Amino acid sequence: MSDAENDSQKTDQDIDLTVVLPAYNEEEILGSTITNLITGLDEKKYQYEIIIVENGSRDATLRLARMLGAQLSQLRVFTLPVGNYGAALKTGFLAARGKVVVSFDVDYYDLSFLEDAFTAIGDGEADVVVASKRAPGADDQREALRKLVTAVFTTILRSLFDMKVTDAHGMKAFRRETVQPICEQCVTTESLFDVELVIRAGNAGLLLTEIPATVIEQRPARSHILKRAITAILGLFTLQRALGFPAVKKVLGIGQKKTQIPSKTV
Ligand SMILES: Nc1nc2c(ncn2[C@@H]2O[C@H](COP(=O)(O)OP(=O)(O)OP(=O)(O)O)[C@@H](O)[C@H]2O)c(=O)[nH]1
Ligand SMILES: [Mg+2]
Repeated sequence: MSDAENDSQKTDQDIDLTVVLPAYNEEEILGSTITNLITGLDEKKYQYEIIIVENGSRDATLRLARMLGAQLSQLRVFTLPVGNYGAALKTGFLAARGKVVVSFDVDYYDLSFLEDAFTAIGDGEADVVVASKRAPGADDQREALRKLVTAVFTTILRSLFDMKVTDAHGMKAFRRETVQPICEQCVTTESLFDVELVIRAGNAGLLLTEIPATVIEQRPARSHILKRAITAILGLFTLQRALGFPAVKKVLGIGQKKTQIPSKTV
């Protein structure tokens, strides 16, 4: 169960953008991230809301989020009992009211990505826009081993799951009305959730686009790279089951319905 606090009076019609921020143990940078986002979004004159979805934090993240929510009418705060990145994203995506929904990390966000994605979706060029760390022109400043894990994981996703873009984990934006129903179908959690969402969106024939990402995280990585790599590999089996064993079908050459949607770079 989630509880939405500080539900503002705005209706769906009033809001053109929802920013979803999952937050876990982020007391150190949550305040500055919210300030930076609000400053940038106000400058661009969006009608927006920001949704923070906290769960499982052992620090003052929830208290801080609630305090900010009490002061800022454009901020809505949700909390779930157990820490889970994917569950938090799903909660935020389903609660979103903006025509365009964008997900950022507390330590990784980019307002120029938002602007480009918002325009692409508004112009009908895309339903889903991902910020790709692997697209030509991307600037990924993470350490080499993390980049290698991303490279291996996304190569597998593209070859065995027909993922239509070169990266799925990280910043992304989508058209709410077409993607929320797909969001409801997703069954995986943790870091697989957004990968499943992007693959399902491609399978459903939605228009996927990618924008080369600039990755500069606001703090050092918190997860151990080996644990991350093992989780990613094990996740492939979970994802297979969730999506009806696409790789097995591919290898056996059965049930292939191929809707080739070229991803493109805007
Ligand atoms: N609600 C919620 N948010 C989470 C959870 N885990 C991570 N997050 C948030 O998701 C975003 C990304 O988390 P990070 O810990 O930076 O993960 P990452 O960038 O993929 O991995 P690192 O390379 O280790 O930094 C941040 O906004 C986190 O606060 C969780 O269990 N619940
Ligand atoms: Mg991070």
